[in-house]
Amino acid sequence: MKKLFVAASLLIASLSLAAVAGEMLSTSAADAEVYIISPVDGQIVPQTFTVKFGLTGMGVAPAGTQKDNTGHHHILIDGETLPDMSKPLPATDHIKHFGGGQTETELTLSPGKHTLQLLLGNYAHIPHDQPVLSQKITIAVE
Ligand SMILES: [Cu+2]
Repeated sequence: MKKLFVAASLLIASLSLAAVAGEMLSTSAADAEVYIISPVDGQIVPQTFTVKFGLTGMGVAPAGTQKDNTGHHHILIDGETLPDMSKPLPATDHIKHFGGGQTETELTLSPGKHTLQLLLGNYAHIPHDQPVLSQKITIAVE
């Protein structure tokens, strides 16, 4: 009897955990598109340059603000593989968050080739289902 109770409690605990995780996920608008306005693919840029973010079909909201059809920008710098789309995005040298709702940033990169890609995250920094991901561009830093 006691064993059954423990099993039932564990089941309830794991179900509520799943519910919490599920609540943190957001759905993207079907026509949502994120893109880099500038620089353009193949552009030669100085070491410090501005990146402008474009988004259509959805809106920008700061991190922590839960509102349907919104998210905040993340830039993937030299990201060779895509991050786990089911978890909050980490903050690393390769993933920068714009949780204030910024729509552009200034980057300083080392000379040579670099790739840039934008990924929208929801209020909890989790990519939407489906992820709203830009084309990856390659730039040459002088
Ligand atoms: Cu974020």
